[in-house]
Amino acid sequence: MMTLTPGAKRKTAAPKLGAVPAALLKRIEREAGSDAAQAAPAAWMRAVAKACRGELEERLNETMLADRASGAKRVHYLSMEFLMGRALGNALAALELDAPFAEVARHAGVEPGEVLEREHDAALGNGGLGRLAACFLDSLATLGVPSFGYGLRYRYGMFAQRIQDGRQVETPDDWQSLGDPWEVPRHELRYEVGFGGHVTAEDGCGRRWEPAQIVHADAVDFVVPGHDTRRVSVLRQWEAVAVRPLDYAAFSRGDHFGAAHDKVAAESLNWVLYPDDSTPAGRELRLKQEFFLVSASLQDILARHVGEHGSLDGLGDKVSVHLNDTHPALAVPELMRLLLDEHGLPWDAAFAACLRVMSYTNHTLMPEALETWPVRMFEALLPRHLEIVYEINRRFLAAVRLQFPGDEELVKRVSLIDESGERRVKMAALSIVASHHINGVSALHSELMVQTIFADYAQIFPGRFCNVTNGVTPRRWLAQANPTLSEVLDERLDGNGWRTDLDRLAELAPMAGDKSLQAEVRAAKLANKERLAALVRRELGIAIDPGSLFDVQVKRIHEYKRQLLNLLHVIARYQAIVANPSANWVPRTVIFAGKAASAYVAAKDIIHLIHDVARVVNSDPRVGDKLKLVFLPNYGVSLAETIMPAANLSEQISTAGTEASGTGNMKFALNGALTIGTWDGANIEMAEAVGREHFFIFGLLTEQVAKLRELGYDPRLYVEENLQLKRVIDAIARGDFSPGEPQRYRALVKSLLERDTYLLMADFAGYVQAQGAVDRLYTDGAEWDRKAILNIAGMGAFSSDRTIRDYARNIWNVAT
Ligand code: HBZ
Repeated sequence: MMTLTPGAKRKTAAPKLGAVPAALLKRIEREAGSDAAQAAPAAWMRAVAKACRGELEERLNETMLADRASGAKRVHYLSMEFLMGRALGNALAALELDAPFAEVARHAGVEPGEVLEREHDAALGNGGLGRLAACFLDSLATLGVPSFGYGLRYRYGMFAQRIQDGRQVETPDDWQSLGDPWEVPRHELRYEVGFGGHVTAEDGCGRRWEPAQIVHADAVDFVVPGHDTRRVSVLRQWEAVAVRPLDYAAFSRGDHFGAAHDKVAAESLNWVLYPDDSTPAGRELRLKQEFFLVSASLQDILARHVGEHGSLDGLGDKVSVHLNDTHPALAVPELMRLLLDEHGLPWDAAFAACLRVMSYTNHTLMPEALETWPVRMFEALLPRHLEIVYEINRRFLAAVRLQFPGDEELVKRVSLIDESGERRVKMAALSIVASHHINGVSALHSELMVQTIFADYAQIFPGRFCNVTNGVTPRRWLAQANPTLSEVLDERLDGNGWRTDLDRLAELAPMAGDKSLQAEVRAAKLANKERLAALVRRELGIAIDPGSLFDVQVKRIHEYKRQLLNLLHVIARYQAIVANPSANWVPRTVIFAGKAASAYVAAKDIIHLIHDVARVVNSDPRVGDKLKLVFLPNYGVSLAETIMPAANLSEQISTAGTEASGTGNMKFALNGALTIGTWDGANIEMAEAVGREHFFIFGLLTEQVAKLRELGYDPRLYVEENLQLKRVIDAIARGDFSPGEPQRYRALVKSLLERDTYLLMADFAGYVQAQGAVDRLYTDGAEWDRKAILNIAGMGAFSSDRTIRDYARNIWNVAT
């Protein structure tokens, strides 16, 4: 088999192909089964992916052998979501085959970008939490941490969003429709996962679970390349397979549907990624999915440990299991069950091992978003696990009573079982009690976590709580997404070392006033804006001006993220332009993208209103180029890679105290956007790293939000006091944007005027004022560019490499 020699010198002179590109070309032709010039871009994509995959598998073998030989501790990152996006561009970059590939493609008359675009996004995640997991795998590989990601191989990923008459319509995301060139099936790895049934007592009073249903978990690997290293990480995803895929007797009777009963029951576990847990239907299936993930993963982890070390001894020294939020929290009772029932450990030894192995990250402060499961459902599906949860709880509460004698209210509050209504298992409590560390994802969030939702637990386990601020991989989010800016950085920072040492960006700060650097950064931004403008024209048929200020808010649509506040400003601006069209307006293009959970009516109304406002604004001849409003459908990783580099202004405007961290905020600033934001999540640390004077900060602080709510917040007061705001609300309420159905936004307006849970009315004036400062700065081009450079320079600490080093040192106790 021909092997490529990655790492050979880039930029071989065209038109004659050098050795590496020539080898690549042969390989592609063989995979594509035709002459390269004849092959379709999709065939190119698969062929190039396969060429890369061969090399990556080799690196995986090397890495596995080295880790086994060194006996190093491994990190296992358990997550229901991994939002990987496309893999080919990243693989080519990691293998240093990007330049040879571009050369080969152009040589054959094929546009390299077109080939890369043929790959379907692996969108096996909802938003920030899933994308964070993907960035972490990139950093784990690059830092050479012995590691596995563990997830589910969903047949359908995050739904595809289409817009019909201004409304979101969801369609299945059939991401494997053209096959998956990256999958490495592990036919030798199969585990049994049980559900339901009952528990029997064994001789010597051990307990044994007799499940009613057994499903096979088959492993499929995806190799995660490291950059600047031959080491890799691996994402192992489980596929559910029926033990008896076909009931032959039923089939022979002619009962064809009945014959496939087990097959459907098993495979349904893998059908879909839940678009969050807000839909009541399917909750049982979701619980089954969660157990399926953790059971297969832990069996795999224990089998590897026993295989390498001969016994379970030293598990806590060699194995770290990290819970990405509580979705994999069943890992706690499942690990206990395996240790107690399958390996015969006594309770104390098992729990001590569990506590040394587990750690847990919380990603939200919203009490309503904390996961709980009805005891009845839990018991029906996982009877042995419920026993174990009860026993953990019994021992935990006994210890609490010793530590805080007489405080029965505390005992009630911290119990793993919520008894306030239908009895429910509290998954966050379970994760906390069995983890050695619990972390939040930004300084503010970690602080609020121990002051609010987990205050009682922090009192009981003060040493367990810590902070690890999120980060993003600079390889995908700068080097690959923004080659034009990257070229400028390579030039100014003495090569491409910043890709794996992002602190090097700080060297830009002293050059921020340099006119020629400013011009280069501005030119790179303009090129990216032109690319986005072309996409907008292609997708929506709307012409936007690349010279206008690109004001961007892209993320999941959620009330607390306040896309609506942004839209209220757009309406206010529209009204002001119409009232005074000849004033000196700074031309703006406001860009939204994001998906709403399918059952989230208020979020869907916001999408609808954005479209209604856009129709009116974009077609008003008095407005022209002064203001354009666009909503790009089907937001995902790949779309983000085009949008982020093109933004001038990044909207990070959640109500203070609601956004755990944010990671989009980091991607924008890294690409030279300025931020308009609240004092929330990681915005705070970013503003401090960059210099507050280079941020547009507005709005109430967390304490002020709490105070206002406590005193009795009345949104109407703000509306009555602010004529500009009143006009905006009146226009929506009157049906100015929905003339055919003036009542369309009645519920939305009513909720704003009567509740306004996220304090849009209170923050409106400050927001509009900050937007005025944005306009003024944009008219002073050089000063804007200087601040953009300072923002990039301040982003060193927001690399996921730093984040993973923090986890490695402070939580996992592994070397990097
Ligand atoms: O996690 C997000 C936070 O909102 C964001 O602030 C943070 O930066 C990011 C990474 O730490 N949380 C999520 O993305 N959460 C989910 O996607 C989610 C998925 C399934 C659920 C609940 C939440 O059942």
